[in-house]
This record gives sequence, C-alpha cells and structure tokens, in this order.
Amino acid sequence: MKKLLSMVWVCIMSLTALYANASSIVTGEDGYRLWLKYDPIQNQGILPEYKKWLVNWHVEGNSKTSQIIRDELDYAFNGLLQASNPTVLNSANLVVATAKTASQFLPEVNQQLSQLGDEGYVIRQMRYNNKPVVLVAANTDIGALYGTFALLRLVQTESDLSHINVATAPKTKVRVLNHWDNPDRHVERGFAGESIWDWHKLPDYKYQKYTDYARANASIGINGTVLNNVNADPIMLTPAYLEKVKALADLFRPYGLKVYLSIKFNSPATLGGLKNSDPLNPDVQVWWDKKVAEIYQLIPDFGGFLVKANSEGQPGPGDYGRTHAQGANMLADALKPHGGIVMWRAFVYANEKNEERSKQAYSEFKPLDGKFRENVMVQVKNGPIDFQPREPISPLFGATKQTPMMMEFQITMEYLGFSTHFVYLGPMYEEVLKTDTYAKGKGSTVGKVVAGEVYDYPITGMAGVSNIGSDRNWTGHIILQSNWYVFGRMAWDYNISAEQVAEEWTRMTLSNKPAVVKKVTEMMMLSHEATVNYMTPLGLHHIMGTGHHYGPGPWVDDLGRADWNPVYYHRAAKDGIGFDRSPSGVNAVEQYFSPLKEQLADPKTTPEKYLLWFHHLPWDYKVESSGRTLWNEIVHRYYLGVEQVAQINQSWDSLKGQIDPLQFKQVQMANTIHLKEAIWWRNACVLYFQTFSNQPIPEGLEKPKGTLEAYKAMQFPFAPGQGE
Ligand code: GCW
Repeated sequence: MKKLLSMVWVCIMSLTALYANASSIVTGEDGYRLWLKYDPIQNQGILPEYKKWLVNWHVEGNSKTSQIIRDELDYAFNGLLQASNPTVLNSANLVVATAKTASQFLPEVNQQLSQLGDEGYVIRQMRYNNKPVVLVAANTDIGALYGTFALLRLVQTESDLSHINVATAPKTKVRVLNHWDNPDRHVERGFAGESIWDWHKLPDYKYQKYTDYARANASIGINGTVLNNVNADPIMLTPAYLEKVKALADLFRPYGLKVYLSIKFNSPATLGGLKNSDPLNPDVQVWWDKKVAEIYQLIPDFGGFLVKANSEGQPGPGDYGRTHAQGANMLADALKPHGGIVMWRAFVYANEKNEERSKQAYSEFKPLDGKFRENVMVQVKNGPIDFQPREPISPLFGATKQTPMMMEFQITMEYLGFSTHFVYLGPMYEEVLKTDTYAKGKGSTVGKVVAGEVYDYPITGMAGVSNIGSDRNWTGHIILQSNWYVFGRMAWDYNISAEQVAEEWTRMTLSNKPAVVKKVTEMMMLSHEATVNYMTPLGLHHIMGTGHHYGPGPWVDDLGRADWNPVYYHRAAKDGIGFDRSPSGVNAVEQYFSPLKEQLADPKTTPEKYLLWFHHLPWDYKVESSGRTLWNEIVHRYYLGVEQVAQINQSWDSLKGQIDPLQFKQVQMANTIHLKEAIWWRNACVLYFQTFSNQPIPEGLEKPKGTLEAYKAMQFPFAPGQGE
C-alpha cells in the first residue's frame, strides 16, 4: 500500500513537473532568424533531388564576399538538407562563380551576363560532364551573393529546380533603407524598441545583429542604408561619429550594403563655425568639400547624403533665399569626385506658401526640373501628403523629365497601427507602383518612372523608412517582417506581385505546408484593405491622434497650423464630407496628366478608394458600387474593416499547432490588440462623423459602444516613436 501511494505520489509530481514545463518554458522561433531560417526540409518528395544537386558545392573566389557565400551555403544546407559538402570545382553539383569560370560550364552564360550589370545573376540547371549541375553566375561577387540568396529562397520555398533558368538584374539602382534613428537610440516613428545602432559602443563593439542585418538586406537585394534620422543631428559628421560609421561600413561592405548619412543643412555654421550655411557662399562649399573628403578617407565607397531641408523646421537653402536645387547641387558637387549621390527629399510644405499642402511638393520641384546635377535624386513619398494608409500617387512621378524621382515608401507603420496591427504593405506598394501616371501616354506606371524606363534617368532608386529596432524579432511583430522583405523584393523588381511575395515570405518564415501558406497569404492580402476600412475608408486621410499619430483623432482642430488638423483634411460638415481638390476646389487634380486629371476631377470617374480625397460630397450622395448613400457607405466600410480584422484573427487562431508556438503566440497577442484598436477606430470615427450627418447607424449594424466624449478624452503621452 505504501509502495502504491509513493508511486501515485511520484506520478503526481512528475505530471506537475511536466505541466509546469509545458506552461512556463516555451521554446521555439522568436523571430530573430527572420526569413533566413533554413529549418530541415520536410517535403520528402523534393529532398532527394535537392540533395543530388546541392550538397556538393563549390564557390569560386577569394574575396570576403565569396567567403560569406560559402558560410551562408554551408549554414543553410546543413539546416535545410542536413548535409553540406564544400568541394573542388570539378566534383561540385552546385557552382557559384563569376563570368569566366561560369562560361566553362555554359558558354552562353556570358551573353546573358552581359545584360545583367554589376548586381544581376543567372541561375541555371544543366548537365556538365554527364552530371547535373546548378550554376549560379554573376559578373561580380556581390551579384553571386544575390544569386546565392535567390537560390536559397527557391530551396526554402521548395521550388522545382529541375528546369530552373533565372536571369535577373535590379530595376532600380539605389535600394536603401532609411533609418529615422537618433544618436540617443530613439527611433522616430519606430515601434520595435530602440535603434539597433548602439552608437555609444561603436566603433569597437559590433553586435552580431549588425552582421545579420547586412545578411538580411543582401538576401533581398537592398544595397544601401541611411543610418540616421532625416531630422538629422549634426553630431553624425563629427570625427568621432564618422569613426563609428566607418565601423559599420566596413562590416556591411562585403554584403554589398553601402552606408549613407542624413545631414543637417546648417552644419557648416553649427559644426564648422562659419558665418552661415548659404550654398552660394564659397566658404560653405569648401567646408562641404573638405568634410566629404574626410568621409571618403575613412569610407571609400560611402554612398552619399540624404537631406530633409526647409521642412518641418529643418534648415535649408531657403533660409538664404536659395532653391532646393542650389542646396542639393552644392552637396552634389562635393560628392561627385568620390562617386557619391544626394537624395534630396521632396517632403516640404510651408505655411507661408498659402497653397494647399498636397500641391506644394509639385509646385516646388516641378519648376526645378533640369536644374539638378546628375548625381542628385529627388526622393518623394508615394503620396502627396504623408504616408497615409492610402493615398493617390504623388503627381511628381512622371512630372520631371530630367530629374530622377526616387520612391520613398514607409515600412514602419506610423499611420498604420504601429507594430500591433497585422498589416502587410505589399498590396499598397503594388497599387502605387502599378498606377499609371500617363506621363508619356498609357502604361507610364509609377514603377516604370522610378526605374527610369519612362525617362532615361542617370540614377534611379527606392527608399523604405525602416521598421527595424532592437526588439528580438527586429520589427516588433513577426508579420511586419514581411514589409521589410517586400520592400526589398519590389525595389529589385517593381513588377513582382504582392501576392507572390506574401507566399514566398510565408514559406520561408512560417511554414511550407500548403494549407498554412494559403491561409496566411490570404490574411496578408486582405490586411491592408481591412486597415484602410477601419481607419480611413473612401479616401479619408490624416485623421490620426496628434503628434504620436496613434489612434483616431478626427475631431482635432486646435493645432498651430491649419494643415496639421484632421478637420482640415476631412472637412466633415452638415452638407457632407471630403476635400474638394477638383477644379471647383483647390484643383490639385491639375497636377496630374490627362486622362488621370479628368478622371479624378469627377466623382463619378474617381476610383472610390480616393473619393473623399478629391471630392466634398453630400451625405446622401449615391455610391456607385453599392448603391448606398455616402453616410451608409462610410459606416459600412468602418464595420467591414473590423469584421475583416476579426476574420484575420480567426484564421490565425486556426493555425494553432501548425506553426511554431512562439510565432503563433506573438502574433495572436498582437491580434488581440489589433481587434480592440480597430473597434476603437470604428466607434470613434462613426460617432464623430455622425454629429455632422445626423443620420442613424444603418440597420443591421450594432450601435458603437462608448461616447464620443470618452473617445476624445483618451490621452497617450507615452505612445512610442514620437518626433521631437
Ligand atoms: O510623417 C512625418 C512624420 C515625421 C517625419 C516626417 C518626414 C522624420 O510624422 O516624424 O520626420 O514625416 O518624413 O520628414
């Protein structure tokens, strides 16, 4: 009996221990590995083939980059295939090589490579000496690195390699992340912890994370990084900080990742002690020439400068009565002998102008076309205002025949729910890139303009404002890693579809199981539209909370400048809602080409997604697609957005057990917040707009909970990511 009792006791104890283990210690994927996980391939149908073709590999070359390729392949294959055998050229089945060696295997590869420039690559499946060989070939080692990552992507996504024949080169030259990171590690509009750059410990202490950052960027073809905030601290140009920048540049170089800096335009005065920073003052030019030479002494392949000037309080050439072109050209002249470039931002708007904000960048920059040096690009946000959940395209795309317009997308989610809303930005980027500007007739899409295919620009580029921080999972939310990923993939090729990228990212990051891939891809593809619906449907915009931009604030009307106030943008009144930017209003549509201009001038032909961006319409205006009144349609969309979020959450919940428990849980927790906040957005906006429409909530929809007063009273002094 005693024995039995003690056995029962042991059983209870071990069960308790087991239970305790299960609940308090969860091991799994914390997100650090991003999409470069390389877990063993489960698909037995494909594994033997991969083993046959890939295990015996050879990488030509002696550079640091070649060694990085070897390390990556070895690490990846040991994971994916559980086998890796670096070998000599003749016994390899996978060969990574530059043109000369590659042509021994396949003479015609030279011809292909001659079209692909410094960064392109070829991946070919072939037979050589009677055995199968996969060849990754490029003109440079960096091209070979990109090709290697592309091959690994194919393997990670379990693609068929038997007839693989890829030849690709990037469509834009400069593909950069913009970090809005301050030297004190605060990240403006950052929602994933603090800055990954630990300036205090640099140049000596270099976190492994820096290397993994470079790997991740190289894996998606990003070839540059602007390390600091466009609201720049001049300290970045001091000798001590340039040493720190050099440390990062040295680390990033073999990954093909150049460093750039944001500069403060008045640095000659504040740092150099000059009387002013007037771009036409010869002493100022000399100061920049010397500063730039000092940088190149340390960093011979330094990329150049990103500049926010005469915008939101930043100094600029306008302070001295000079134009943006004069300011940019001074810097361009300093950088030119070293091969550097200037990315001059078009995000400028000024109170004094007395011109509607959405029109200002165009008015400012269009007349300057032809006035910039060849090593200047104007970096323009995708829309005419400011990274709203949805905007029509900026009219600057296509408007300048000689000045390259560089795309600026926001990857971080300043206006899109920070890092707790499940929003995949691929569809939004795609929508922008595929929009027709009609600059040179039909088919002049934004993607083509940016890539220099409409006008032959000397340089081209795309920038993404980074969502990366010190959080273990980099972006604060696993799904938001996909936005970093899709930015890189689209900067390489503006034609790639958001859906394809969602699918490949899911396979690499979450699971290759077809049911999971299908579900997650569907959720991702729905998510942006859902967010637009519960935040700013039908072209509404800029109705977020003050300063931090967290949550709804359509009622805000007391800020210093008219065009900082949400009421300025939605114009809700008794007679209707929306901003008349048609010819009867501020005529912003005149800045677009025909026939887009005419299309947007008329509510009947304006795409519904931009309706209230361009038109002020009565509450009982009949919305074409649904036949509902405008009021009913707005309310309907707010409700739909919430339903869509609930649907995404449900889909996610159904993945329990099918994906890694840590990944699952992280996203599930964020989803809880997401749904709460979507409901908050919906209720607050519907209650507020109802005070103007004076109409009931349409039948069949539940009444919004809470009172408008309570929503208005909500304060978030510590919301993350705030500006100065
Ligand atoms: O959207 C606004 C942001 C600012 C940002 C600015 C810009 C870096 O609220 O935080 O400043 O845009 O793009 O310069």
